[in-house]
Amino acid sequence: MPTSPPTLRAALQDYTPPPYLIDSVHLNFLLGDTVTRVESCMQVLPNHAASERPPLFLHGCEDVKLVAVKVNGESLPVEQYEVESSGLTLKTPPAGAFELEVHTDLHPDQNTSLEGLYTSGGNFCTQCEAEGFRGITFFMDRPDVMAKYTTRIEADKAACPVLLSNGNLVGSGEAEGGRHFTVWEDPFRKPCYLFALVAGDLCMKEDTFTTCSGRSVALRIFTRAHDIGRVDFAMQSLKRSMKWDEEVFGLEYDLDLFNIVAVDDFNMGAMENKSLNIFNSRLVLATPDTATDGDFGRIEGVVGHEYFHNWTGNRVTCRDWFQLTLKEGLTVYRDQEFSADMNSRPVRRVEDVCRLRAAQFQEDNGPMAHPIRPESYIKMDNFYTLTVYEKGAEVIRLYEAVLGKAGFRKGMDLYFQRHDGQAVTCDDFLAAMADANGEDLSALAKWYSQAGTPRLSVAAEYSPADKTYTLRFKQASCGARRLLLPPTPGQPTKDPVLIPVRMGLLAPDGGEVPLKLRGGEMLGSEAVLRVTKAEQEFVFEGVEQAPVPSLLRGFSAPVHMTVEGQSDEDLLHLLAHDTDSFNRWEAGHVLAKKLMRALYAAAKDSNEVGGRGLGGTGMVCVYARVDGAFKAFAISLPENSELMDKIPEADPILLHEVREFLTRQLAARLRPELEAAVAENDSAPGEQYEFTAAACARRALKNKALGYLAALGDPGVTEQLLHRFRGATNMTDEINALAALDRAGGGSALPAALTGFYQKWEQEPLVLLKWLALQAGSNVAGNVAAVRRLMAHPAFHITNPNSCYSLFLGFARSPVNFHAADGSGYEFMGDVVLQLDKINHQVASRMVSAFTTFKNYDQQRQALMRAQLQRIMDTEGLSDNVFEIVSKSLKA
Ligand code: B3K
Ligand code: ZN
Repeated sequence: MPTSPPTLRAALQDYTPPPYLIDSVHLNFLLGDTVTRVESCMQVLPNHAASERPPLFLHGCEDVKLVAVKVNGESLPVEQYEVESSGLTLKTPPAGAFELEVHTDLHPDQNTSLEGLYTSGGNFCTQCEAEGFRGITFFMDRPDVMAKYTTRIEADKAACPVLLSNGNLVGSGEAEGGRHFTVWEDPFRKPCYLFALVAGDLCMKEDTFTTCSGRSVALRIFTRAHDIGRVDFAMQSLKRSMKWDEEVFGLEYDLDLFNIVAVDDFNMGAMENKSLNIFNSRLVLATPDTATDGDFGRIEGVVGHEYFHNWTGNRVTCRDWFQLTLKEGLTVYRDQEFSADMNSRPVRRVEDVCRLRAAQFQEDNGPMAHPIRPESYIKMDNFYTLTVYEKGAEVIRLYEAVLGKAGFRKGMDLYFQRHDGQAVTCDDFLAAMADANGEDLSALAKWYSQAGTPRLSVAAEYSPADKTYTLRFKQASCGARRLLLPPTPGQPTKDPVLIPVRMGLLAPDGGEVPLKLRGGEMLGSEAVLRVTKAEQEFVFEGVEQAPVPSLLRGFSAPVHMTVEGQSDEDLLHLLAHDTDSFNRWEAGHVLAKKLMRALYAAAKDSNEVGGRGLGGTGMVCVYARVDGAFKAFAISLPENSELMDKIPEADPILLHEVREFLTRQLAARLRPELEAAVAENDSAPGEQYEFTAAACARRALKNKALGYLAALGDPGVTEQLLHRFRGATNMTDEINALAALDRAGGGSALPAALTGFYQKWEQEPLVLLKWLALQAGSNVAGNVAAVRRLMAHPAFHITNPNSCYSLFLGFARSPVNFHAADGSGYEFMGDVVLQLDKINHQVASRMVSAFTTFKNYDQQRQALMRAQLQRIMDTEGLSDNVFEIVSKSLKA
């Protein structure tokens, strides 16, 4: 259903309250094989002065066919309304409150956009956020219109034995022609984006949760019959989330029923519809034989995330879509804290920060850069970004760093007390935090309006004469003082922001230096410095010897920090002695980044990777000095996207070769340690799989070590990997062994192993996603042909978003093939975008994002990537989604 761009651009500054409100809505869905009739009856209230009677505009879309309009029970004469593909206008609505009835027809079976009402595997389901409800019926599709919903669903009893919607089941019965119905009533007002309907042939697993006030809540997870045995972990995660929210935030669930439905065709991860969460099946279904540790972790986090939205998003929602981070940043923060409490807190923090720096920082540096509260958009779906979500969560963390945990909780309590049942703004959140703590937090406001990653540089000076230690902070871009932050599209200049720097000082013997700021009180061994100015200094007194500073502990603000004059010895000192586990890991990570950048620079100069014999001595030390859960991270090399920040016009293939070289070097130098790590962390024969922090850390280290050993290309190692692959008792070990075989070149064993894997898992589409991704991401040159062939494989379905993400995004992750010098990888992705845009705009725009980083690469590649963007831009009938990303990229 492509439309011709450009369409309307929405802007934050244009916000006006709705001229009408919808107090309640009664929906009647008559689900059919091909046509579905939706009868909507709304009680409309004026939200304007009595003397005015502005037109009433209800959003719609071209796939919704208007069948009837009635006002107060009477059919509306055609001259009193106007229907366009964008919506329905009532030219002169009655004065005062009135009843508006709208009947529409839809074709859910033909809806491949997976928004609004659609079918997946023959079952009906909905996705309304952000603006999908207008694909179901004409409505004021904006989050500040909050109504009470009653929903009647009628369908064929045999095809759709299960009929679900939001709220409580208040009625059910038989209907004519082998049909039946249910009626659902949601007592809480909600915006239409939280509406949900599911109908189909589903199995259910049930449990109960008793809330802190003693109410019993029925918890139900629905899947297709084949999958119902795989929901236990999701159910346990749900129960843990409910308990955690009571304990940590005092938030209790508010209905007697909570449903989760797993569907295979879903554009994103999951959706928090009131009491009827709909999930991508890959985030619900897990057993140790089919899901990896990573999958289990994601399921726990996302089940928590969607549940936590019940308060942060549903009970208190967003006034408009520019405020999306109000619910998403806050809910990501909550799910991160939940996962940290359930697993290893330090490991979780490292993982979250790695993702932020590898991907969000890149977004902040590209053509789509936007503040966490964007100022305008063409298609809201393009703004469900790492910036709004992950950076948004880091901004929530800033409040916590400034106010402390207790102050943060006070702010949350006031936020709910003031705004329960309302649609509010990020400013309202900031005000609640400030008022609850009697603090002026206006310095945090800039984080909502400025795009880009602030750069913070720190210079230190020790004065032995007066035993003072001075830290001088500058919010500046790589020494260019005129720029506090590099410019981003539409924001050429920036102001300083409040950067809370959690820090400590380490004495030469490794002990902690007691902190006392000049003229201030003793602070203990850790402090949070509030850096608010472009240049600011802090002087510590009574420092006996020159210390090593440990700054930005726990990554207390999402900035690029440079510590001037920081030596490898300083980093090794931090690695050995820092009390902050994040900064211990960070020291090793900074060493690895320095090493990789130096190797890259040398290779660029000499045309020979590793030619000057730069080895991995620093990394070897890091490995020796880090223990426990961090050992697997200690030998993980930084992502290319993180390195490229300081490599202008990077050659991605050379960078890949540097990574390969360093991997081989490390594998050779650490071989005995790596073999010991495998032996010490191997599972005992017959050992049961457990998803615990300790067990995951052991598997992570073992598999990381095997990956390194594979790089040696030693036939003995390949033999061992094959043996491990065949004997694996859980998916974590099985897929890692297969990936390591691929890394090892695999020899003749790899094709047979891949075929064996396919045959074993032929009936499990979620497992086959891993199989697709592994082959798509191969760095064997010329793999693009194999990926094109995979598009015709029965394991791949172009209408299924998961399939596309595995195959195409998997491919885009291969430096060798996506960035092939002949442009064949770019051309393939260009083809994919154009093909997908005819099927599913949201999925197509995810794919086109692979091109947005083109400025990071060498001139030749920039030209090739740009040419694909231009080719897409020149195509007739592009969706708004793809148009927005391509046009912004080409303008950059
Ligand atoms: N709120 C949904 C995301 C909706 C995306 C719409 N394109 C899932 C979540 O963040 O919980
Ligand atoms: Zn969310």
